[in-house]
Amino acid sequence: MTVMQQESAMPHPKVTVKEVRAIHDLPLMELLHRAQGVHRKHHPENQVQLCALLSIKTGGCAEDCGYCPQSSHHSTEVEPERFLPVDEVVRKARIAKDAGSTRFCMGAAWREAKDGPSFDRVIEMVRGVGDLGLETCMTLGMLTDEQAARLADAGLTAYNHNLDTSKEFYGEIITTRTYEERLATLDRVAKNGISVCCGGIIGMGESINDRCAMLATLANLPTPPGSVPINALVPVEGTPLEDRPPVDSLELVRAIATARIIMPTVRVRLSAGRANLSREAQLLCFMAGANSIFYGEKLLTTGNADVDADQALMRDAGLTPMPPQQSA
Ligand code: SAM
Ligand code: DTB
Ligand code: SF4
Repeated sequence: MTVMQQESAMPHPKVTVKEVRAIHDLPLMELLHRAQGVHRKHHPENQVQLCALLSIKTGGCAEDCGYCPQSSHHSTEVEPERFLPVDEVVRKARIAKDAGSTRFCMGAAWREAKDGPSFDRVIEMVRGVGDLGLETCMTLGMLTDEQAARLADAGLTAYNHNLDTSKEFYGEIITTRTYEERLATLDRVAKNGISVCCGGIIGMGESINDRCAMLATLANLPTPPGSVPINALVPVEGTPLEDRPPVDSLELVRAIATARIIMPTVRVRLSAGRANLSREAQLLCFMAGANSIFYGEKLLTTGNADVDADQALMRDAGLTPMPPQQSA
């Protein structure tokens, strides 16, 4: 059977939180079996997308996201750094491509993208990285409609903007912007034809119902996401969430499998927190329908899984890198 390679938003049935919870709470083998069935129907088997991640502007962010080491509201070891020049970003993208990544994700510690020379620079980065034949993803905080249009025009593949958690729990984690503002940016991204990359974090003290509510909100977005990053909290010293206990890997597996079942066509990205998972736990996540990872030594400010270990895992499990999406 031919299965789609494209990251495109495909409509899927709307779901209620109760329905999502019923799926989430299935006996684990049943949940995995169903998720694997959905995965095989909609995605090439045994393929994992390798995404490189680069922080193009680190630290000093005005938002107060409780999990984030880059917020200026918390005192962490992260020092604000300069906004990287375009040539340095393109050079790093080329290295990532040579190492096997097919998507290059660029993140800035901004509350929102500012117009002027800095946005012009962002646009040049999108063009420069896109010219290498890589999928491009930016995450810059809130966007205006005009900025989204400019990113689309530059050929940006995807824009990452996470809901992070349920609408109900959100206020416990972030007070400097609202859930509605987040949704409005996602809407602008989608309306300008950019693939929406939107997911969240588990392990911040939210309930299972909060996780299911977040997944339901993602599945019910007017334009469904093309990719859904599922992050396990990386507790960072100096943040309000520094003492959160590690996420139970089976809880992560359940969240991924549930996402796969209710959003059959999306790429589900096993994102932050992978460095703390055993090989077996990661394989369960792949079995549950994860088909994308961040590949490379660093996430934005924290460490990622080891590249040699990732290569060994892929080899031993017979997983191959997913080719980049063909541009239209
Ligand atoms: N400033 C932009 C924004 O918030 O949209 C872009 C960068 S921000 C660091 C991107 C995402 O990284 C956040 O939405 C959050 O889901 C994730 N993230 C940040 N810190 C994390 C942590 N300590 N553990 C897990 N995920 C984290
Ligand atoms: C996402 O959902 N996870 C990535 C990416 N989108 C930008 C970021 C993870 C950051 C983890 C903490 C850090 O390294 O600063
Ligand atoms: Fe800023 Fe993004 Fe970190 Fe929030 S998650 S503090 S918006 S960099």
